[in-house]
Amino acid sequence: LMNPKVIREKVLERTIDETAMKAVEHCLKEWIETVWDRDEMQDPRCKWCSSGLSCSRCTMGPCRIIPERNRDRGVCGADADLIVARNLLDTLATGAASHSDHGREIVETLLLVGKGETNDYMITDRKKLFALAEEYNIPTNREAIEVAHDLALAYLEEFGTVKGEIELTRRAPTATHAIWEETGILPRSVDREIVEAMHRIQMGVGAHYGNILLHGLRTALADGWGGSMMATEVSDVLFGTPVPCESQINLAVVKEDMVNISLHGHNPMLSEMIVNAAEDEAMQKRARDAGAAGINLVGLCCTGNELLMRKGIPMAGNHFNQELVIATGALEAMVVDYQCIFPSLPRTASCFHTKIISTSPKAKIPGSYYMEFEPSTARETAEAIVRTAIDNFKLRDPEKVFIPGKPVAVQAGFSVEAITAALGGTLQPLVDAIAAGKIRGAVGIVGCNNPRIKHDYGHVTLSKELIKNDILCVETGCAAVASGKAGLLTPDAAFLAGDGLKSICKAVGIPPVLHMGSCVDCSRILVLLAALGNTLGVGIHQLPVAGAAPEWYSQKAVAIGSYFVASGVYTVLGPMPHISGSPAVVDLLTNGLEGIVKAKFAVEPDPVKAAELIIAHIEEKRKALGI
Ligand code: SF4
Ligand code: MSK
Repeated sequence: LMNPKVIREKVLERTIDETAMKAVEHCLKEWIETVWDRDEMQDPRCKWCSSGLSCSRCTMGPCRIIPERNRDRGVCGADADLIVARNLLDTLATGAASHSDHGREIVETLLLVGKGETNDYMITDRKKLFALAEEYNIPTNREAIEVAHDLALAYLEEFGTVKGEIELTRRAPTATHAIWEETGILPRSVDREIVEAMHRIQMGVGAHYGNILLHGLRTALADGWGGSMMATEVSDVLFGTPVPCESQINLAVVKEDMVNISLHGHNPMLSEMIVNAAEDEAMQKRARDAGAAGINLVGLCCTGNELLMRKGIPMAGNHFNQELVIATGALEAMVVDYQCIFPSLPRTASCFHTKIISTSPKAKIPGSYYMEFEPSTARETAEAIVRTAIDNFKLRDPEKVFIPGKPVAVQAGFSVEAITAALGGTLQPLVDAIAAGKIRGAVGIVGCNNPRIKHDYGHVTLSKELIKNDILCVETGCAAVASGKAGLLTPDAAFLAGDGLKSICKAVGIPPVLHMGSCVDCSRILVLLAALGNTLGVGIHQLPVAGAAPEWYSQKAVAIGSYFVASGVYTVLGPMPHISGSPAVVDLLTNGLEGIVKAKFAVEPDPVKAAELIIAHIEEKRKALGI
């Protein structure tokens, strides 16, 4: 048995999420392995990999740069700067590809709807469909289904367009768009930039670190203003544009007397269908016949965020809650699509009766039950999954059930449309509040969990520091979930804000931290920034705003951070990327980019210090605007 004192120390080191603390303690006592145990097992980390100085790009290598032994170049002659830059572009392009491939699947579903080839999906937000179509000069004086067909084709073309630029980049303020054109980073098409990134990192192509990293910015813009933006917009058309809704959050949303199904991953296409299937009276009866009080769906990570935003489905937690929710012993099934899913989940589930159900041909997981999802048979698959979970209820061992604590209330659903509506139909009141100094500025806090930072501590501390200083926080992904668990996503949390922000929150009835959705919904933050810039007649880089990813881990977060910076948003990262082996790369990203895109990165793992950097930046921008 592990010493109780050691258990206590580990719990306190690992998380600030109160239900997670109890669950971590439970896992340590029961010897259920979690991400933190594996993190400890990986120490000490390879110092060359940590600083980006190793390369295994070709079979002349692997190579390491070890200056103290005069190993300044790999076998091909690549120096430290080049190796670090190539590794970073590889990471960024992986993230951009992940978001954009997700986006493509959603757009393809819209095309199925447009062709009349599916009965399972439909147009939910007709008004938004028509507004999006108008951006592409698609006639709207006809049936929605015809408009959907043409919009889907126009969007699919953005993945490989030969027009020379992605149309959606035109949403940016003129001054921002001009910077992209002048610096040669205006993205030409989504796939093209990602493919070119892969080409540039082939041995013997990109040889200058700066040239490689500038292409990284172009690839990131293709994600933010392309792949991710299309994912968000079309998800709204198909499933509804989010409006403010109330729900609950943390591990305690799992219910002892119900069939519990968690929905984990990123793509809302299957999970929306599971919500419909679970509401079906025949399924509810099946659950009651199995001895349960009903079916309880709970979200995780960004699939969870999508469902929370649109349907008010309760959220079990963020990235580091994924194993802990299995450890409640009360989960009949965890349905996963792709991205951020620990490949070891079936191993965790093997301690319990929980079935991990994988659904994507792109993400088959050994040890999981595979039920392939296709849009054309979506409802059928969703029903089969719900039945599997219900039938698994009888195998639950009541002795193993451990559901910690009580859920916390949250308000989510703050799409740009919802924020605008809450302000009375225009963003002018927000601009006025910023100009009057009641709100000093706004910060997008995004990204993941990472064992290098105590679970949720980075997100929650930064959010609290900023709202205390009258800075509105808009959040997505696991950052938003962390704030939710800490009670920051309710209008009542306004008491934690400074007097100015508090007065606005009270007048409008909104929380000081706004949940704007999933990772691809960072594109909503771009749309909000563009609207603010256009309202004020300035570029995004002139706005008193910033970005932060206090606990990021993912390649996708590298793409997000990079499109924030390329769009003119000063962005502070918590964990250091693997670039410290090249002072030149570090200097370009944290200094030199200012002269190119008028924004830069900073790295600060301490969220209190990160808040100080952001506050200083916002005040500087205010001064430059003369407000
Ligand atoms: Fe080594 Fe160059 Fe090959 Fe990388 S690309 S493994 S540095 S030879
Ligand atoms: S789920 S990318 S851990 S935010 Fe989008 Fe969370 Fe980061 Fe995955």
